[in-house]
Amino acid sequence: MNKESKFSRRDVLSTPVKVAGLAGIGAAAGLGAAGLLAPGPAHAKGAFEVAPGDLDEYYGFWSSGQTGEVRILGVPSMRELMRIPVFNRCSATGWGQTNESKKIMSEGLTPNTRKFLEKNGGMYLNGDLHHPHMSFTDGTYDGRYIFVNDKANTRVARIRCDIMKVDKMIEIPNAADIHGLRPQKYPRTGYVFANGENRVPLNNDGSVLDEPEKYAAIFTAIDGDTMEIKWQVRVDGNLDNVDADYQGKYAIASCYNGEEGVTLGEMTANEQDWAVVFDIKRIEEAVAKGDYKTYETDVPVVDGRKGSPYTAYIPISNSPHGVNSSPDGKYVMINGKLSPTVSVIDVRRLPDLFAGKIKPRDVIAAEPELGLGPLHTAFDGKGFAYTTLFLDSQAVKWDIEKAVRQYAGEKVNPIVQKIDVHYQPGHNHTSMGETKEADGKWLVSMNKFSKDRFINVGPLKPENEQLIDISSGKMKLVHDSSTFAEPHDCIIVHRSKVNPAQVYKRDDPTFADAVAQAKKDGVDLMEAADVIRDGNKVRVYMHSVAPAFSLEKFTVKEGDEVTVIITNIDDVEDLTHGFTLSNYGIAMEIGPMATASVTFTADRPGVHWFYCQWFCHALHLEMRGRMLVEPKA
Ligand code: CUK
Ligand code: CUA
Repeated sequence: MNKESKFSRRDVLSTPVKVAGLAGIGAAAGLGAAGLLAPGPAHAKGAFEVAPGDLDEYYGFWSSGQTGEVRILGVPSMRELMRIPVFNRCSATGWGQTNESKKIMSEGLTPNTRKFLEKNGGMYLNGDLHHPHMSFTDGTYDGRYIFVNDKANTRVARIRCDIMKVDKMIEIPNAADIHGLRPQKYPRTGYVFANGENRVPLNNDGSVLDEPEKYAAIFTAIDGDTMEIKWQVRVDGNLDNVDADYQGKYAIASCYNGEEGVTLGEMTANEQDWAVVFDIKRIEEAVAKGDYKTYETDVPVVDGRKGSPYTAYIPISNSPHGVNSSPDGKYVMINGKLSPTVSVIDVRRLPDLFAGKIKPRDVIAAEPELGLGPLHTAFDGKGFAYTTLFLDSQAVKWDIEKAVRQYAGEKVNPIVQKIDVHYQPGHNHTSMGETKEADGKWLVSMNKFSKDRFINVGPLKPENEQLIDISSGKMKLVHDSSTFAEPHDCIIVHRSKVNPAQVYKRDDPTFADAVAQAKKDGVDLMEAADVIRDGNKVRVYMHSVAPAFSLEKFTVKEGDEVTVIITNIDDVEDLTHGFTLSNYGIAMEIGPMATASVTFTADRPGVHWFYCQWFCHALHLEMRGRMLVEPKA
């Protein structure tokens, strides 16, 4: 682990008498007078500060809800470092427009969706990305991939951590609205578990409509290495969140709407819902022996409804929400939402439950009453848990073993501390907190409302992510950070786990199709300056070296299907070029040593300049050329 100078600086700052020193450092950090006059404890100032030129200790991978992208933040500075387009369309990079991204975004769609999209724009361009989680090996992050869900269009995508781009996107058949998503922690990922939240008819083709009793919720296991769907399980109720254990045996999901209603009143009528436990080995055996059905595709669907040997249902108070495994591997927390409690499942008792030796509620080891609206819980690896209280607008720190002792009848109070957050927190997350290496340094509270915390920007307000220092044993709120819709969830990964590339490798699979096409056309991409005509298809090959494209102009005919293929041969870190074709609505990024391509119909005759939109050189503005489109005779 890196010992950074900022930690000793924080120790200095936490000494309250150092007022003069504080003023000096505040000014150096650009806080200025306003920062120093702001209300709040003086010792908090600077705790999160990363000086200009200093690097953060952690990568934060942030979801963005209905924006559909992933954002990389530095923690603890909370600086936004990068955006990774996923389920959205990106104007800067051409995600959703380049041939490379369109292939990724379309090849994993089901046949039904493909057919639907034929008349509806060809591709989904929105998404609702809630849950980013890194691949694991042996209970901790391994830096290979980040998996994300799309609730809006029932998809799961994978980001490669070497280039920080999406390389796979799949639609989940039979299910509706993928919500909870977690990778297997042990022995490795392995499976990625994905919850279909809403219940729909199996074979949702219109043959069943307003007969909710015939709907089903579907749990899915995806192979994280291949992104193939291995199996699904049909369950009772709605599936919400999920986590995997540290033993590699079970996945546990929260279920609400045990009533299987379709209106709010129906969905919250009963006092009890449940958590459903999936026995991975038994399900694999069921698939192997053919105990399944198929519906929309050939993916095997195992029946895991109540009474099934493949699942266990544990009654939990009305509408549980977040599911979080404790880093010691002993417990899984089911957060109460409508109940003020968190139900602590002792994972070690699950084999006895599946063996029929104990009753479902016997696996509960604790059920502390924490406050109103517990949604998600994070861990510090020191035996404490941190739970968001949505209705109370608070974070509560509690002692897990004390909660267990209290449940066993001892008179102890597991609650250690509560602090206000601003306002209405949903998710929270601690540094390395969902791994066995939870290190107890930072807690982020992701608050759905900012209200008065920032200057007013109109009726649509940013949301507020607050950084809380938990290293001293007390929660200290140290930073407010505004974000655009919606900082739904995040993970905080030590930088030693992630090692991205500086430039692309020429054999990167991202642009393998372009490389293969060039080979067929007899073009060397590293030296390309070729226009290849193939009927009414034209392939324009260029390479780029700052500050020039290899073609100053190219000519096509009105109506041609034109593919522009550009290779950036600048083998230099931080030297990205772009290709923007004016009045054709085209723009794309070409990373160092990458090839990118875009296809369009040249249905607009005339002179069209193309230019590089990534500032790359003193003569960047001159990095341009012309596309001449000859009108039809
Ligand atoms: S769910 Cu929304 S606050 Cu989508 Cu992660 Cu809990
Ligand atoms: Cu190349 Cu700007």
